[in-house]
Amino acid sequence: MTRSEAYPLRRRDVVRRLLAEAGDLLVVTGLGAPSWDATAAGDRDLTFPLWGAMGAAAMMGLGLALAQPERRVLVITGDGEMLMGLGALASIAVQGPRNLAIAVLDNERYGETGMQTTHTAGPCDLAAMAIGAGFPAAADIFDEDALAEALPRIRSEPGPLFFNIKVRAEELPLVLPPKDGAFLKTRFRAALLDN
Ligand SMILES: Cc1ncc(C[n+]2csc(CCOP(=O)(O)OP(=O)(O)O)c2C)c(N)n1
Repeated sequence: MTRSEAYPLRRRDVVRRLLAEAGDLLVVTGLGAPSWDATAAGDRDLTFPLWGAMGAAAMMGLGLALAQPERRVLVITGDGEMLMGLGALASIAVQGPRNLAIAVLDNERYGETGMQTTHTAGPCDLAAMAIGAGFPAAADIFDEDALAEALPRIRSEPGPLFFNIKVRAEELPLVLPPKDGAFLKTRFRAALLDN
């Protein structure tokens, strides 16, 4: 058994709580399991699930946060996806959007492609990298107490914020969002402009 198979936090529960009473929160989810988790919590117009663009979730969150400075933006993505787009951390820190939070579901695996271990299964520490990039606040979350403390901060504390949530490595049933990218974009945009 690898260490992440014993982590207490379970991704579906974490994401359900991240998205509870989400209201007009703008959400971008990274490809693969984070998007399935968000859909399991309830498909919503103001969530934009990525089906590809690996490495781009945080940058899309940055663009949204800059374009909609009055709206709160949350990116929920995986450790593999975040590792592929690490430069985003530096750009986000430099831009300093106060309305942006990033939550990484760090199972230390590439879930979608067969649960291969990622670099976070070794010495790589994403929260430390976010601090190094210049984020004013970043932390690892390993347990329920830390998660309960972080949840309200993710919703309202001035950002940019980065939370690396260590979740159990587990294979869960797929809960797929709509697959048509044009539909998802139009739905998100219409809901954003209406709200
Ligand atoms: C550029 C690119 N490389 C590889 C893939 C294949 N791929 C899709 S999802 C995924 C793993 C994602 O892992 P992670 O972000 O850690 O999410 P997890 O499922 O583990 O929660 C990979 C490698 C891809 N879609 N695009």
